[in-house]
Amino acid sequence: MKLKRLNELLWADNIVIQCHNDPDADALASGWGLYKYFMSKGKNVRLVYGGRSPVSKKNLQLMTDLLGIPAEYITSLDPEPDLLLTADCQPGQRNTTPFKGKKIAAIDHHVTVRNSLEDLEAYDIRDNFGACSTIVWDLLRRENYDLKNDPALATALYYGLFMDTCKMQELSHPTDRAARNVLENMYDQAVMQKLLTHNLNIDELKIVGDALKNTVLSEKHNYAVAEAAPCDPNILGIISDQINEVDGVDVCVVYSMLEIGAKLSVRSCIPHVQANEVAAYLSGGGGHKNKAGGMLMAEAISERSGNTAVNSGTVRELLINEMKNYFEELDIIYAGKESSIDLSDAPIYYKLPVEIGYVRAADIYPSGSKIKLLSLEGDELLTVDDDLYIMIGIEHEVYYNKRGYFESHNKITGEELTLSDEELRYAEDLVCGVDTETIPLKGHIMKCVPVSSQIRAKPLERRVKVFSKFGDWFSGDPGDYIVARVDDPADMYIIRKHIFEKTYGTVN
Ligand SMILES: [Mn+2]
Repeated sequence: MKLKRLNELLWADNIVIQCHNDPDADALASGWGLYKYFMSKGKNVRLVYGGRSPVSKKNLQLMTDLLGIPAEYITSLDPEPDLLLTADCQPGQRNTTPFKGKKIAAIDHHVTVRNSLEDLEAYDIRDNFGACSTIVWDLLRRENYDLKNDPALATALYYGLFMDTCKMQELSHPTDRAARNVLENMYDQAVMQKLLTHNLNIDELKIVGDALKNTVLSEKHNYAVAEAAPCDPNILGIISDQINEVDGVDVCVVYSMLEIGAKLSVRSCIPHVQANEVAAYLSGGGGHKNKAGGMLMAEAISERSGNTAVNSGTVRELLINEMKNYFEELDIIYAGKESSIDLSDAPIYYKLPVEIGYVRAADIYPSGSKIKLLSLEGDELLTVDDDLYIMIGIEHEVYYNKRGYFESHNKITGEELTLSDEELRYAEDLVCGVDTETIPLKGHIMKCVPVSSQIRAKPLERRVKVFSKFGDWFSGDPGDYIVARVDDPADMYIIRKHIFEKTYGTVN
């Protein structure tokens, strides 16, 4: 059963939280967050991990010592707890020693390799999140756990997120960014400073050097692939940042083998091949247009390479191949130019009257103050004025409109938009005060219905990048729709398949 709240697990009295073998900062932090929650409910809890050896990395020893994380290295688990709850991993994964529990549950941000999750007592698997620490932060807040009065845990969760997202540079999900915003005001500065200045050891410095030395470059497509010996993801980021500075490298992928697969760090410095898109293509990962990351699970590596031996050689060959495919399968379209495609035979669609939400920013924030919107495209810093409208889209994503555009493209109903608690919490996370307190959106979200302009649209068969006539660009995968306005065929863009199907209908 999918877990919605941690309090659904309070039936258990004896609980063991299990991090993956050779735990990293994210595993320790998320495991400890769960440990502390169940402790606060008077449960009998242990925080454990298995594998070959106890934690030996200096920064992790510092983390557990300075914060007091009671993680125990064990080789067997006796007696069997009522509940075994895995953190940052899942039972059945290569890096998760199969300990026994009367019931088993999992909280993780890795793609599942299980045939079914339904044999678990409960699970919360969000494989589009940058860190398990974010999931635990979100779950703790649903229980009104007071993190403000627990700076040690806030520090751990922040550090876990920091380390798993390459120093916050590969943050993919808006909720990851929301967690960062909240936790950076709560963590213990002295401890964090210490952790951040002990991130690397001398062996890891050598890993950087070896990886750079063995970089493979495609002169045809200007991409590079490099392998690093097993290391923390933030070291991968140091390497990929460095390689991307090289003349002749537009995009690079650096990987490192872990027990469960290959951890990837992707960099790009060209607009038509974005790092987050490459990461998604290679591994389902994400991030920003210049910096992104992902995890290629061992099962996916053998499936896609047709090779049962999953090792660094297989991964290198697979990545070089897929990067080549990526470049060769991509069509670039300049809307309104000769190279553009002709949609004049494509069917006409109109926008369905779907209700979305808006908040006039100046109604809740003082005029002139700054707010940050965590939109799907990235963080946007905006100054509040009478013209700024915060929009809450069909999937409760946020973006903004200026008043002129808003008024000409929407019909206002004058009613409030009702959202479930979960939808509201998601949207509220994405709108933050910068120089003022963040103000809850509850009670301020009004309903509007986008007015229809007709478009011609057809599904894509290949991946494309459309450069619009306004100078921005859109990416599309097979199945997404390429569309052009009927009254202005040069106004061409992409609408993602799931959004298109929810928001457009055919003209009969
Ligand atoms: Mn993790």
